[in-house]
Amino acid sequence: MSSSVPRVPPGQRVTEKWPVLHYGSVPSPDLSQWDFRVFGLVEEPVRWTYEEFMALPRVRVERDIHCVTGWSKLDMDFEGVPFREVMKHVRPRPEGRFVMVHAEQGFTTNLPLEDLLAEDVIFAHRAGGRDLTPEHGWPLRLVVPHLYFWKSAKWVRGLEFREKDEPGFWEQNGYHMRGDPWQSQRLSTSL
Ligand SMILES: Nc1nc2c(c(=O)[nH]1)N[C@H]1C(S)=C(S)[C@@H](COP(=O)(O)O)O[C@H]1N2
Ligand SMILES: [Mo]
Repeated sequence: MSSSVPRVPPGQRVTEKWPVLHYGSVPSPDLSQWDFRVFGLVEEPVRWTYEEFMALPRVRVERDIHCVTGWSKLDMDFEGVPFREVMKHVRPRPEGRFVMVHAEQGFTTNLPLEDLLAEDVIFAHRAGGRDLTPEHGWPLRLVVPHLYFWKSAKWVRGLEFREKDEPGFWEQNGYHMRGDPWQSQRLSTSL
């Protein structure tokens, strides 16, 4: 009688702890120099200081997250500025349908604008009721709950609107261009 919709995508195991995963070292940005920039195929580039960005309206979202290496963590509680809130200040050109997310130390990840416009996509500064730790992305990380967690760039600094979907850091290293965990989009099919 119960419709058994699985809670966890194929091939994933639930973990209680929150693993730390990234390439390279943990940056420690100086907040007085920090900015968040939107550029590329937009009518006007936008730039926020840390204070300005944090003055944007914030929400709390509770979601499960899924790392491509096989762990899922349920009921994560993130707090931050919705992507849609940022978009109230951005006018993308009609051809700017893809976004390259830029983070500290040159890290990038690519997403269709449509995926970022999901209601629960946020730029998080808190998780579990506390400020993010530096290793989990403080001062600001992207959270895209419906895609594998590599799309959720830590130490995020900006968005570049583009006409074409070009691979970011992990995508250049063989990861899938979209990364839907429910479709097991782990690796790029061309490999
Ligand atoms: N800047 C940056 N963000 C990143 C990564 C990275 O290498 N650099 N790795 C991604 C990957 S593969 C995962 S699984 C998550 C892990 O986030 P966590 O360490 O908070 O669990 O961060 C993502 N964001
Ligand atoms: Mo990952």
